Amino acid sequence: MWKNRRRIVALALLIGATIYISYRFWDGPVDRRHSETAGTLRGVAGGQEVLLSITPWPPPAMREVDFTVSLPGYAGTGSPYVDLSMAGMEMGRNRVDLSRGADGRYRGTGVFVRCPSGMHDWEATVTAPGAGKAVFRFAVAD
Ligand SMILES: [Cu+2]
Repeated sequence: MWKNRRRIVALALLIGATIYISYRFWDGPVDRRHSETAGTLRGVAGGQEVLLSITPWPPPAMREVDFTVSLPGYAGTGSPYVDLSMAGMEMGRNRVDLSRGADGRYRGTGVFVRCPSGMHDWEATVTAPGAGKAVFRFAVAD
């Protein structure tokens, strides 16, 4: 009886860990092949929905990349901006300033520098003034 219960608990932990890991490293509904089409990532800053599109996708290092941010129903006055960083690594300030287009989307260009460590895992933090921050994690192509 007890042995069985322990087995069930172990199985539940294993399933939980698998779900957690898949969720943590999920890049959003994106195509993994390199393309000139945008990868659109969805996140939330405070209660604000944040859509971040990066073109090309996946973004190459050391090349100009287009960033488009959509904030449906955004009530804030300030333009959002994107900070590019790597988890647990000091890569220097790398901010992408965005400006509002006629269609209400915010656009800007930025460059992912090549990491000396050879890692490709980057974070894009979108700050929507008055709402909060949304962090997106993804891999930069070589
Ligand atoms: Cu790095």
